[in-house]
Amino acid sequence: SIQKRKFDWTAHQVQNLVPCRLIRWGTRRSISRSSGCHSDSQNMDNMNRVKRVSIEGNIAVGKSTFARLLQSAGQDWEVVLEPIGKWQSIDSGSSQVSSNLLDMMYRDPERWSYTFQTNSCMSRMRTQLQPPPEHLLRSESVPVQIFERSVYSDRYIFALNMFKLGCINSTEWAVYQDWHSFLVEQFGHQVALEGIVYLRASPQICLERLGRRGRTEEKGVQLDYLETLHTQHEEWLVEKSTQLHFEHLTKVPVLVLDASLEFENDPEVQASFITQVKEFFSKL
Ligand code: DCM
Ligand code: MG
Repeated sequence: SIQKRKFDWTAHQVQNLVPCRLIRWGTRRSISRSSGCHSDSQNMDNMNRVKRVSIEGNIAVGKSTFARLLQSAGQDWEVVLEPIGKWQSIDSGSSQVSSNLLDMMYRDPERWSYTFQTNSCMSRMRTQLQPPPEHLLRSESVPVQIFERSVYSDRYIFALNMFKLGCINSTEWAVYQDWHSFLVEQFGHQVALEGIVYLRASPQICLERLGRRGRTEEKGVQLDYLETLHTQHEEWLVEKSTQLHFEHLTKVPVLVLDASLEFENDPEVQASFITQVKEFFSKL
């Protein structure tokens, strides 16, 4: 299991492992997300109408439940879930056995965190690059693509946390940040977000939900690990003290929802969440 470890880094060291340059681009996507329609200006206009939002929050806080709730709200919203199945079953090629990288990472974080974070971010990059479905492009109201987490939480929550805990060493961290900045910069508008919904609950509540969910790989996860992740969320999305490397990200509006409420089985809380989300989306 992952134990909170003493670490001897300073903010200065963290920030200076890679040249810290803010990557800039316009706030609206101006290029087509799928090849073949560059000349189709109507299609591009439609693409640019689609808002892209991520749902962020600690492990087991209820992101998938919340995502399903949004999907069933019947709006012109498309929910894209985290590709966790892929992390649990990596095709190992010739040996014809798949390996569970999520499990390997939790069993031996110092050995596998870098590999896990590389794989999870790459697979997420692919899902975040998916063009929105046709029906969203034709919708009358404001269409929204909603992602469960993002390439930004991969870096500024999980990978950074693993680096702080000493499970990713400074060489791995430099390499990670280098390719992450490069890819996000290359894909530019295609992976940019217009909004973030932060499901916020105490680490204690997340631990209870994690126990109830009972995902085998996460058996060893303890409160102190969830506390470090909670701190990362707070620093990035509430206190805004995390140093970011993408200019647009510093300006993305954040809706904070009180996920300590047991919303899974409470229609009143669900209705209130949907109202707040609609209001938030309408202003993006
Ligand atoms: N996870 C991780 N690093 C990432 C993304 C996810 O370690 N960059 C882990 C945390 C959880 C699982 O994957 O164990 C996702 O579960 P949940 O969606 O409940 O947060
Ligand atoms: Mg989930």
